[in-house]
Amino acid sequence: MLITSENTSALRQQLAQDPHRPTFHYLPPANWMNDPNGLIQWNGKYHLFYQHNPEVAAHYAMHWGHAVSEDLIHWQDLPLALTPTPGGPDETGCFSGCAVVNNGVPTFVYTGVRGEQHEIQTQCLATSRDDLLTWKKYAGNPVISQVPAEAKQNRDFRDPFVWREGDTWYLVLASRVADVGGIIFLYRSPDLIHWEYMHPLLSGIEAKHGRTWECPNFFPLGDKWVLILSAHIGMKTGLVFYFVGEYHNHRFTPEIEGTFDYASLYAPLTIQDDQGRRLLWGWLREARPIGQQVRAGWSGVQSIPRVLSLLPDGRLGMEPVAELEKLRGAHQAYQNISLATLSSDKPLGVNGRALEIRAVFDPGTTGTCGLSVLASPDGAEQTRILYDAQARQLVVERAHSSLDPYVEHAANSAPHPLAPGELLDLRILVDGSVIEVIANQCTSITSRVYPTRADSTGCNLVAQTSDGALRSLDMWAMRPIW
Ligand code: DQQ
Repeated sequence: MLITSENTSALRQQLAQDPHRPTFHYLPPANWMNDPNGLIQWNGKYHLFYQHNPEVAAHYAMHWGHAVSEDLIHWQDLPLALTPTPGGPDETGCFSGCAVVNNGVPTFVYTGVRGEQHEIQTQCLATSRDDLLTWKKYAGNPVISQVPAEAKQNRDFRDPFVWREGDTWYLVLASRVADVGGIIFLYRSPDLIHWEYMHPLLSGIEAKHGRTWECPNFFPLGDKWVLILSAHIGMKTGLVFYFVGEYHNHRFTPEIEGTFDYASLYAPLTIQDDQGRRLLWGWLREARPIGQQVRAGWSGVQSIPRVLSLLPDGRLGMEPVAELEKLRGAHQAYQNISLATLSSDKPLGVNGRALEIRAVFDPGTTGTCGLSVLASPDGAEQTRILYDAQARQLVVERAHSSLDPYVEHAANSAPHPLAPGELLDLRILVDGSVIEVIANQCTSITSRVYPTRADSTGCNLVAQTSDGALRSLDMWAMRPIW
């Protein structure tokens, strides 16, 4: 059903009956959402724009949805910010982009697409003069339309990310070199209107970093610069990679690279807020067939914003914003449980579909330890979050997440080597069909699961180990945000 200002809260209430629908993550009142766009803190408030189809839960005719928050946790829905203009450079979609303030004027820099297959991709501007409520497209759009020759293709060319150095604006765009792999192009401009192509900031090869790159972010963090990009693996949205390195004379030299998330988090966008924090939102893709998404009437969730940092070893660190703690309700804590004596799963005291869990394990040297969530009492449905001490791997096991055979059941796993004696520190957010797992601030697995049973709400300590131990575990029931 089409979302209007009159039916927003009725739609939210109606869909709130769906147990797969998150209750403390942001998602629109109904229908489709994907990438976060145009993040900006304006007059102290956080504005989240997002790729949105307001008519149906499918990726088609992309608009920009809009929500505002004072605390990064509670959101108010606002009217659509961008709608495709018939006959314009964005006639079949307003694709992803960012927001900057240019001489005091909030300005979107985004990709307009034309053609049935979005095959003509150009870069456009829109400005707001009423506190971000309505947006006027620049009459001279597009401001960048020529794909640099080295791409050897002219279809994939999108998702501008803009920053300022001195008096000059800089912009990165994601693209692909035909038959080679992804590429990020660097531009500069005195006024956001006239852009000069400079050179590639980074390029990749398909076997290592995917076929097409999308949604670049490039920003300073500590004494380094970080490039985050999203990569198509084959023809599908795939993984998010990051590169940390040096940036001098407008050339980037990566020194360390990593995978930002090993499952559903895609197309993230970052901003620096008034407190100086680098915040990241990511689209949490669904892991069920599109027909089910359309029937559910909603698709796509935003991650809880994460604060980025540089870890002592140079890798990218992340943790959910501290503001999330205000949603914590009923609490249970455990300490120092030897897991060698655990003969069966140990039920934990706080159950439900909306939980925050912080668990610190000494994983020992062999076997596995972790938790099950969204578990039915007989274990027929459950999702296990396990660390394998020997394989040094973190796994979200989905084989039994759902009795529905049509949703994804493959495990999501990530290498997670710990130094000798280092503890496993897990941050877990469970919310309907979302499970966000961050281990030791650096390994992220954001999974989607769809339990079918009303009693799949249990949470257990699970282990098969001769020398592992639970050091501490805190769990909270999380209050809904609507
Ligand atoms: N989604 C947008 C594109 C972007 C892709 C279109 C990534 O701009 O490249 O909805 O999910």
